[in-house]
This record gives sequence, C-alpha cells and structure tokens, in this order.
Amino acid sequence: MSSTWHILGAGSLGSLWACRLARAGKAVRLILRDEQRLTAYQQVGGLTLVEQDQPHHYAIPAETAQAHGPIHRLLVACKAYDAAPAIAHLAPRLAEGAEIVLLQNGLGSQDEVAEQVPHARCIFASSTEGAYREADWQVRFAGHGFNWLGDPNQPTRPEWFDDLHDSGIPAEWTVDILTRLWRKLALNCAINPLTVLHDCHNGGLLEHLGEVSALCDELSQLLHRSGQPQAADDLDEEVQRVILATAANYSSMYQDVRSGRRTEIHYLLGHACKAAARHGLQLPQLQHLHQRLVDNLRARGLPSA
Ligand code: NAD
Ligand code: KPL
Repeated sequence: MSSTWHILGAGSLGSLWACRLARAGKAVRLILRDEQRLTAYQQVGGLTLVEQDQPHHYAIPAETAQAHGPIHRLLVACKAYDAAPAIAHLAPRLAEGAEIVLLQNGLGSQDEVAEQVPHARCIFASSTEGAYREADWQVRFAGHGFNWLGDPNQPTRPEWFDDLHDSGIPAEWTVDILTRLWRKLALNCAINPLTVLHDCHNGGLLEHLGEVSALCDELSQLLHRSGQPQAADDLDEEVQRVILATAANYSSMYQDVRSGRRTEIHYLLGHACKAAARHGLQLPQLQHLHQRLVDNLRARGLPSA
C-alpha cells in the first residue's frame, strides 16, 4: 500500500493539512478540480501557509482526478455538497481497501460518499480548526482547534494515524465520531442560521436567547430520538458558552452568505429536519427555522439545498 496522502481540494482545510503533512516529510499529492486549475497552480509552484503572520511556501505536487495511478489514502477536503460528485470522478482510481478521510462538516455527505465506494474504508472527521483562503493557493491558519477521527463501522485506528502527530496536526481517534458530528451539527443549527436571519455576529444572539433555547430543546429531542443522547448533554449551556466565547465572530454560514457562497444548509439544518421527519418527530421551531433560512437564501439567489 502506498503511503502517499492524496488531498482532494486545495481550499482552506485541504491546504492546511497538505502543508503540515508535507513539512513533516510525508508524501503528499493535491488533486485539483481541472486542467485549468492545475496550470494556474503550476505557475505559482506550490501552496503558501501563513502561520502567526509568517508565510511558508510548500512545493507540493498536484494532478487532476484524470491522472493515472491508484489511490490508497485520500483526504477529502471539499465542501459537503461537492464530496459525492468529486468521489464519483475518483472512484475508478481508489484501490481495494483504500482509506478515505472525510473532513466535511455536518452529516449526510459521508454516507453519500460511502455508498459510492463500498470497496474503500470511510473515516469521518470533525474539525474545530480554523483556516481561510487569503488568495489563490494561500491559506491563513486562523484558529487552533482539534480533529476527531473515527470509523462508525470499524473501531481500529488506522496505521497511518501517527502521521498526524508527526505533522503537528492535533488529532485523536474516537469510537464515538457520530456523537461528535451530531453535537457539532446541533451547535451549528442552533447558532449559524439565526446569525443569518438576524444579520448579526454570534454575540448578537445574546438578544435572542429565548429562540436559541427553544431550538436547543428541539435539537435535544432529535438527538435522543437519533440514538445520540450524549450529544444532547447540556446542549443549551454549551451553545450559550460558544456564543459568548465567539461573540465577536461571524458564523461560517453568515460569512458564506455575505460572500455570496453556497452554504452547507442541506447537511446541517436540512439533515436535522430530514432525520426528524424520518422519526415522525414534530419539531416546529426547527422546521420554521429551516423554512425561514430557505426563503432567505432564495431571496439572495443562493442555493437553498
Ligand atoms: P474551501 O471552499 O476553502 O475549500 C474546498 C476546496 O475544494 C476548493 O478549493 C474547491 O475548489 C475544491 N473542490 C471542490 N470540488 C472539487 C473537486 N471535484 N476536485 C478538486 N477540488 C475540488 O472549504 P473549506 O473551508 O476548506 O471546508 C471544507 C470542509 O471543512 C467543509 O465541510 C467545512 O464546513 C469544513 N470545515 C472548515 C473549516 C475552516 O476553517 N475552513 C473548519 C472546520 C470545518
Ligand atoms: O462552528 C461554528 C461556525 O461558525 O460554523 C461556530 C463558531 C461553533 C458557530 O456555530
């Protein structure tokens, strides 16, 4: 098995992971969207990671999905709505038993990917690290955080896991990855849509704590019904803690909307509402929130799913 890390998507998180792995001497290859992006990348000659205002350049090799050669280890670092279409192009190159790490926020995209590649092992990740693109091929590491990785179907830690520690990527293997992903989904559902609808930074929600608490109550019901009671523990308290700790920040969904970018609504609030319907659970606040967000996105001409 080749130990090369193929990284699909040279955006914020993909570049952050690629640069740290390359810096530690691991073999890394980027998979870019098309020939045009590949040519643009080759003209620049690599990725730049800015940490504590210090830029460092990494000449990481790149290719497109159409290149030849099997892929044994793949980090999927695109948005949730791009993951399944991206994997469809790569599936023929994925070796039997290939391992795929899915960095997508929310839930739903992981299963869309797994269905397409039954011959591969899908490892889910939940990241609280922060990075953003300052320019093409240049990413700023903006917030220290942590990465949890796990495989809901198989508890064994992959043998490459120490690559992450060697590369300074803070990470832990967990058998409860779905609990982590559901908890983050619930936090994001309680905070992000309201920041878009009230047009405010996270701290602006301190004026709407009644609305936030009512949502946390319904999200807790959903987590219990979805077999994730631990993800519901003190949800309201944690949401309020996060609102206070990030009061001056704008949520990721707010930033996407403000920049005219597609949001991951389908894999956050959309997933929550779909799960509630599947369980026959009436969650009027959550469903109303979803409808208001859909209307808001449509009015801006942005995709609402
Ligand atoms: P991003 O938009 O910065 O990067 C995604 C990259 O994937 C883009 O460069 C895009 O061109 C590329 N891409 C899309 N389809 C592709 C394809 N078929 N082939 C090759 N490349 C393709 O996104 P991001 O901010 O890095 O987010 C990735 C995921 O990580 C999201 O689900 C996000 O919610 C999650 N996340 C991001 C952060 C963060 O700080 N940026 C933090 C935690 C979680
Ligand atoms: O993860 C977040 C986001 O903005 O996406 C926080 C800060 C937790 C708000 O939900």
